[in-house]
Amino acid sequence: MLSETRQQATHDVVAVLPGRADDMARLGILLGHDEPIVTVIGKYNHGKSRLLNELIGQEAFSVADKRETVKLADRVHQGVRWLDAPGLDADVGTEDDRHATHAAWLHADIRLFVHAGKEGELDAKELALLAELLEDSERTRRQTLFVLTQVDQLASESELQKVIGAITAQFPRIALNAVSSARHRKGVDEGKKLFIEKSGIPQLHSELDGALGRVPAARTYETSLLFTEVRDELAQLIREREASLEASRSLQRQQRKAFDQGLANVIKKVGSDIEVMLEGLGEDFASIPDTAKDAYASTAGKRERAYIQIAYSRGCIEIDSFLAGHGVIGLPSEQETAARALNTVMIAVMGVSVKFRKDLRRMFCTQAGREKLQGDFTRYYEISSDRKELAVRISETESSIDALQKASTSLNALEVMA
Ligand SMILES: Nc1nc2c(ncn2[C@@H]2O[C@H](COP(=O)(O)OP(=O)(O)OP(=O)(O)O)[C@@H](O)[C@H]2O)c(=O)[nH]1
Ligand SMILES: [Mg+2]
Repeated sequence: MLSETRQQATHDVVAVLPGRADDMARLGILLGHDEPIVTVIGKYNHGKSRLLNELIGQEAFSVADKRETVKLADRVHQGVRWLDAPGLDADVGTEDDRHATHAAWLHADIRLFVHAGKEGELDAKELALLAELLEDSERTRRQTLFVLTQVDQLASESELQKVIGAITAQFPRIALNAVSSARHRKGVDEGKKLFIEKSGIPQLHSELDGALGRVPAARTYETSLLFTEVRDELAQLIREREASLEASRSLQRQQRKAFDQGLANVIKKVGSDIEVMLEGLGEDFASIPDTAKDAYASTAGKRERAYIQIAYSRGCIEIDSFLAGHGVIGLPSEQETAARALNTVMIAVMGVSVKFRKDLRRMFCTQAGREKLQGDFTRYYEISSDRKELAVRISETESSIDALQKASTSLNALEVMA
């Protein structure tokens, strides 16, 4: 049940906060309540695997004079899970190595940062890594112990002090545990207490015991830290998206209101202009047919039709310029025809021409006509590109808020269970 809830929460949170993938994975490990996990981190051949073997007193991990450990290996010993990891060497490392290193990083409660004494001071990569580890320790309270290995390979005590001095100068914030696995082995195999004592392994053991004792409290701290950080980040994002949603919706309402009012005014004005014009026209000659001899003459019928067309065009121009001011210009692409000149909202709504007074009146001077125009233009307004973009933005923001809320609910469910 916990594992399902955990999977659900991880899925939902990572879907909206991909940068939290590691934190959610770590949370899953913490909620597993397994034994404390100790791992080694350092460059290859610095003696990591052999150190772990000496610490647990078993040949658990393979040791060699070459790049040896390439994937994670673990061994539970006396209530602690020991995790051997590959050396960190980007130049020789593979993708599998990086996976293993990443997994070790996620799993470990205690990291033994391993550096061989004979290598002298830390190189740039090690410095960066150590800084990262210490930063992480500060944030999560996971612990890092610095282990200076293979110190038997240094010629003298003063050589050792030189190396310790150099590393301390590079990194004053960390205590060095100098050890020699070889010396420890010799001491154990030959029953020589002094070798064991001088190997540094018993001292490292007691450092580790102290650190292991702090793991439960550190895990509690880290668990609550991760829940809090993720919860706060989700809440913050929800607040931001809700504010932006409200702003977009209010813009959408304002634009629509301005459009509705403006369009009604224009249609009304065009209607009354037409009314005035028609009243001044007198008798209607529109239906008197022209004969062949009238082809080039100005007839009453032609004049009438011209007046109507002009009035109609004027109205169209006024409405058109209003529409253009609100971003209603071309037709939506699915509605376009081959004749580009006809691809305007004006023509789609009004047709190409009007010949008779009754048509003009019906369109502009009746309540029903005006409502129809208002409705038709509004429909095109809502599918004009700016309006559509705004609508899409709103619905995307809505779904992103839904997803954030879902993540937040799943995370809460997990926290209640934990
Ligand atoms: N003299 C001496 N040699 C050591 C000591 N610790 C390890 N070595 C040797 O150093 C070599 C590398 O040791 P490993 O423990 O395999 O090193 P590693 O860091 O695990 O290397 P990778 O798994 O390749 O990352 C082996 O030949 C070890 O026997 C030590 O304390 N003293
Ligand atoms: Mg190894």
